[in-house]
Amino acid sequence: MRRAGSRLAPWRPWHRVHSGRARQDRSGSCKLKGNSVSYKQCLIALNLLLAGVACAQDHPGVDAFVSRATSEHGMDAEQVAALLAGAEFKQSIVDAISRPAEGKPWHQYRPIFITDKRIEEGVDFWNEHAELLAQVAEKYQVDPQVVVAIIGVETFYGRITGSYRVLDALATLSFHYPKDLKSDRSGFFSNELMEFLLLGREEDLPLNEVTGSYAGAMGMGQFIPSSYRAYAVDVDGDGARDLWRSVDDVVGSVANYLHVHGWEPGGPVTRRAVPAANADLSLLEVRDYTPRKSVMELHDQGFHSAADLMPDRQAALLELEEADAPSLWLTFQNFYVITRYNRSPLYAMAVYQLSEAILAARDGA
Ligand SMILES: [Ca+2]
Repeated sequence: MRRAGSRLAPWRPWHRVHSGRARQDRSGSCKLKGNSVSYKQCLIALNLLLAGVACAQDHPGVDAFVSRATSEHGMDAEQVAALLAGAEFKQSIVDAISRPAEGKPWHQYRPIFITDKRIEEGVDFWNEHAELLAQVAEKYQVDPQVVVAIIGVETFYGRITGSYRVLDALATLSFHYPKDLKSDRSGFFSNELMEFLLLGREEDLPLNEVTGSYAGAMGMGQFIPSSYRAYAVDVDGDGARDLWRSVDDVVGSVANYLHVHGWEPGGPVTRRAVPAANADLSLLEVRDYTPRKSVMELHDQGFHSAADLMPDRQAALLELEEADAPSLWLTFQNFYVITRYNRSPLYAMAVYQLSEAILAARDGA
């Protein structure tokens, strides 16, 4: 591997998934690399061509991207162009971004993440790394169960970190973002692609080998490149921020992420709300999880909650789609912080409920 002089073991999750990869030659057409090409691979390649699907190099946005990499970041134009020429369009990435789990109602989303197995493995992960989690929780002023739960939801405690090449994921979503979705996020992914190149330069990563999710999230905590650059920390002190192989770095980086975004140690995350007859249900349409109203103010607007909450604590409202009637919740600063990790309120609620289940299981053990 390219980490010359590194004391680290070879990069475990960076493996080539396919032996006969679709590649692009200098003429700009897609071809399959290698001498042995199966009938199935021929069919796939033919289908791609018939569908008019271009590799990254064919897209007019590529030249602009290379120019920006050169002018804004001093990168070598030929090297960037060569890297992008090796990026592969993946229909599976387009399909995955078109139907995220967050599109499901809560009562279908919750069972994906809140399972006995994920709770038990969370307790095991915590016990195995108890000293580390205690140190990191103290240093970054976070609650350890939430750090464990995020790693549990993201990658099942590091077991499933994604097998897409990050280069393919980010190039596909930068240059071939599906046009039939509600919003065009190609600009976001183009920015992440640039951040990926910058991260590679800073951390000496082999960019054409690094693997991650279909959206380019990497390692045990699934950090997108901009987050990796901004919030990852080197806890084990080897000089590298390694979110694939160093549990110390992963736990510290997730904790740092929460800390920087304003985690309140020991603070509430969310509580059930009970609507009174006069509840202003139009407030549920806001879908803004920044806490902007006090518990008392929301009480006066018809959303009653537990008596132990400070009346001046700032909160927001959340409605979740259950199998029967919807459930209502007050959400607080810590809930908002989890939504900085992933904007979906379903994600934040799943992390919170998993964290509580892990905490209860560990305390009961
Ligand atoms: Ca490290």
